[in-house]
Amino acid sequence: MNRDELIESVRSQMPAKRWEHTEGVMSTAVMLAKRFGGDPARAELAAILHDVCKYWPVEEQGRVIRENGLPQDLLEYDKELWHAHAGAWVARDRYGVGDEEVLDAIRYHTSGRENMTLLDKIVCLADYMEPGRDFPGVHNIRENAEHSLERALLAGFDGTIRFLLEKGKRIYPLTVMARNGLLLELQ
Ligand code: DGI
Ligand code: FE
Ligand code: FE
Ligand code: FE
Repeated sequence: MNRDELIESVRSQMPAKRWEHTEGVMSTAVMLAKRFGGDPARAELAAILHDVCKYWPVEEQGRVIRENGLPQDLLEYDKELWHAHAGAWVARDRYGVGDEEVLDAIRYHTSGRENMTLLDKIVCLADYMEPGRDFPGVHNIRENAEHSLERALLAGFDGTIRFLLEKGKRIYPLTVMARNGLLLELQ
């Protein structure tokens, strides 16, 4: 499957608005890769696929997690986390992506993780700050991203954690570990 066919296949699985978001993540990930010394082609591939199953029925996402030995603890946390792990599985199984770093960037784009790779950070940050995003704090994230990938991503996770606290929701441990890891890196 070439790039255009992949794009068409992913696009067909989501509403137009979500595809616009994906295009924003693609261009932002490429820009960040160039700015911070990452690989633009791999950043773009991860971006194309990062939300591939976001609009699948949530039971389907749960089934992929249950039936393929993905982390079962995800099922006890917010369903918003599921599409990232399920998406990495789909990227490999249905689209034949074999690049483990690209698969990891898809897998951890929502939660983050401890010791995030450069590609993990680029995709996760692009997801936070693509041009279509408009939430309190996004301006601050974009400003930080002018000079520091880690500072910008930290601002992103801080915002997500605040949001989860306000909503009284549980925080997936990898998100806490991602934030702690970034703080250590910034020391
Ligand atoms: O898929 P997107 O909407 O583009 O963005 P995303 O994959 O980063 O999903 C973000 C949502 O996930 C956001 O509304 C917060 C929610 N969420 C629920 N529990 C957690 C969580 N996000 C993180 N990082 N950690 C959680 O424990
Ligand atoms: Fe997502
Ligand atoms: Fe995100
Ligand atoms: Fe996204």
